[in-house]
Amino acid sequence: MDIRMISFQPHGDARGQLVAVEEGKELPFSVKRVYYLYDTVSGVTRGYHAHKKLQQILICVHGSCTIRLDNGTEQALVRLDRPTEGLYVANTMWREMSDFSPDAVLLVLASELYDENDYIRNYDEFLRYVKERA
Ligand code: T46
Repeated sequence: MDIRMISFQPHGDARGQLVAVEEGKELPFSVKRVYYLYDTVSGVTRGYHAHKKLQQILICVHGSCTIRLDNGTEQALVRLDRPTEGLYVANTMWREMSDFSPDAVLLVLASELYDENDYIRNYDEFLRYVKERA
């Protein structure tokens, strides 16, 4: 399975670190929405859905978490634990987020505004959707 990680250049100096993420440089799409997950309860798994259109980049800017991706035929587990690394998640990809460290902050850059109609929340429906598109 083709897992696409995006590296961000840290601009560190004696004061600390800074990472900039710019459209047309590190990003493969225009960002229309930003959201972040924090204070995730220990042992919780979130997600359990796919998107028809939405593309996203997931960056664990603090702490760590694990992302499980499933394209309908293949699965992959990606551990995110660096603020300088983003996981590109294409559309039509089932995702589950788990193993959040207590201090984890998962920042998400999204290509679309929030739209509940873009979600596929049933796994069998997701598999049917993937088959129809093939
Ligand atoms: C995804 C993973 C990585 C909003 O009102 N606006 C938003 O932009 C988002 C993302 C969520 N919400 C509301 C909808 C729900 O009432 O926040 C609540 C929690 O959302 P959800 O249960 O979808 O959260 P996760 O963690 O399961 O999934 C989220 C994103 O929804 C999803 O697109 O890829 O993070």
